[in-house]
Amino acid sequence: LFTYAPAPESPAAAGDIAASHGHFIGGEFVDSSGSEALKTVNPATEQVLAEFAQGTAQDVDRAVAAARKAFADWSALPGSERAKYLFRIARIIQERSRELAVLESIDNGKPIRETRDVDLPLVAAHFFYYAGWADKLDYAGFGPNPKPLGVAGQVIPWNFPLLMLAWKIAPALATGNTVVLKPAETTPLTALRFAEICRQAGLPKGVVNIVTGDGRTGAALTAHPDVNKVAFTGSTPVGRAIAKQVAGTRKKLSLELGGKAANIVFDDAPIDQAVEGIVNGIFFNQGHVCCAGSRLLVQESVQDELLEALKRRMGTLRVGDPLDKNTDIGAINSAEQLARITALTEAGEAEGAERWSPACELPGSGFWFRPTVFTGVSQAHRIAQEEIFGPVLSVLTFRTPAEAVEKANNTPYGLSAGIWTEKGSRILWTANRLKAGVVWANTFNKFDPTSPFGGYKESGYGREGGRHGLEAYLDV
Ligand code: TXE
Repeated sequence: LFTYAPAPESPAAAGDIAASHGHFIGGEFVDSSGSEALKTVNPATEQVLAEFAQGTAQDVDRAVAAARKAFADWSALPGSERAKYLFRIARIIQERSRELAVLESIDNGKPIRETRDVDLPLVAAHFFYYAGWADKLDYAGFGPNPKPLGVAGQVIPWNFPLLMLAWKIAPALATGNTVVLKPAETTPLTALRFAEICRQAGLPKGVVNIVTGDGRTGAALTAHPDVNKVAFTGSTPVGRAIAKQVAGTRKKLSLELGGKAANIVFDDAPIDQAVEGIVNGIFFNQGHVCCAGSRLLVQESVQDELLEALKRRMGTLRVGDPLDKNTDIGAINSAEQLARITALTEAGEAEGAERWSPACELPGSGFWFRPTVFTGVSQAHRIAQEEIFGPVLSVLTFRTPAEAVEKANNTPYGLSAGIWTEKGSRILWTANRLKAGVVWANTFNKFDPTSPFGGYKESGYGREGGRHGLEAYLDV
């Protein structure tokens, strides 16, 4: 009865991917001043998709100069005019969303169901949302005539390449700033396709510039003396290094770093609903999510029942071809990330936690990791403290709400958390005591452009999204 299986998307749906790419500077696709090229591979097949330029300090300089030149006219435009460009970009993203979704899935490894139904709709939504703000800044609690900062240098990671680009570029442009953005070195392709969209939308030259390359290019950008604002999403060590570098300058800085979120399940929670939330919390996007619910805190009295249901559900997850619409868990983004996940899970076993994965076949080539759960985890274990950034869940237990809060807060991070209970008063009591920028109740990984997102403690500072996201790009 249930044999219907939609055909996989074809990589050809992504359109022509040029064999090699330069940068996008001053509205033109240009060659790098250097000769070094990097390769981006499809993590599900290990096939090379394209070569792209390793941006030099000179390339960064050129891009910052283009952004500086464009700033005078762009910042002087009435907000209603800037809004027109942002609305146009949002509509083109919707029109080209199939192409962008396929390109994202083959460059990143994430399931097409997610790029199609989550990433791309949210990307368009961010541009629509901030387009709506561009002509309302004067009346929104920012005082009269808030001013843009100037040139924003933005460095983004590989886990949501186009969505992180939208989080960075949409509020920067709405507030009248110009941008130089560096995508991650394993996922440059959708940012370069976005550059085409800027041209298609007729965006004035130099308002958006894309320079590709690895951390060296990122460091050249964040260190550039003519950048006024640095926005970074990535690892905590790199965020810390950028904070030190920026400390000696007048640049403004926002950082969105790692996390180790607790998903707290109380004994009165509807178990089936909680299981779906736990699965979504840690296996969505292969667990490559800064706010992933990577620690399950379950009340002792329901532990057995919950774990049994969770393992049953994990057994139904399909790991494989990201372009197959039935796939739940796609490929790990890179060999390096796979090695990090492997090393941390080995540490978990060595420290005495018990490891379990459902039996499932993995494809022969590419980077893959089975959905994994660790029980018998203690708070001192590395898998309870460090961000794994993969499909790996660590389970701890608690007896009282106070103990749940104490354990939830016991990591260096503070990005997000989840609460599962039927009691509204318990949600409020717990949420008020959690040191986390986002707390979900009876849901998880729910994003909306109207909501500010960001961390406490080592998860960073500054907020992206919502009205608060505008503050990062304004002198008020
Ligand atoms: O991060 P990096 P990586 C975490 C996650 C993951 C770990 C390592 O735990 O396992 O970090 O991932 C650029 N100056 N997160 O190595 O190096 C780099 O080119 C300026 C959590 O990918 O921080 C890329 O564009 N930029 C996270 C971006 O920084 C530099 C998302 C992120 O890379 C730089 C990603 C430098 N010195 C990883 N060095 C989240 N918060 O969502 C590198 N970059």
